[in-house]
Amino acid sequence: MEETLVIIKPDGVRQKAVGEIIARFERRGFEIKAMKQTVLEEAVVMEHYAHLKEKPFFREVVYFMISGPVVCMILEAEHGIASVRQMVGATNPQEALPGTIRADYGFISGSNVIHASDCPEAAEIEIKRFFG
Ligand code: YYY
Ligand code: MG
Repeated sequence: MEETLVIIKPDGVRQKAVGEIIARFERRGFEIKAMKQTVLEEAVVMEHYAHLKEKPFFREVVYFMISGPVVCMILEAEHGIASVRQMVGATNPQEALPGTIRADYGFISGSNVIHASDCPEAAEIEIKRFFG
């Protein structure tokens, strides 16, 4: 069993997609180990996206992530990390395959509805970062 960290971003909460997104994970067989709605601290988001800090869009991404409430979850399943990333789809919603969450709920690059850990090392760090 593998745990992964998912964040439904402010645009996902604003478009009232939270219930539908959670339903997709439940239908796929994931167990919700923890879940909370919160407004993220700027410092936490800067740490979370530290790999992008030299990018021209860094400030915009950080500002977007603190622009409203998010829903953080720990999901568990066999091969959970890769399965969630597959359901999430490509980073740019315009390149994400139809049927993936980012394609079905987003269209604007940068505000792509959902975050998911991309490897076991990231999942461990991110679960600690958002759930202590
Ligand atoms: O893991 P993932 O979210 O798919 O992509 P990352 O490369 O980690 O980027 C994090 C976050 O930054 C992405 O979800 C949107 C934003 N972003 C962007 O606005 N423009 C890019 N070219 C790359 C990433
Ligand atoms: Mg990433």
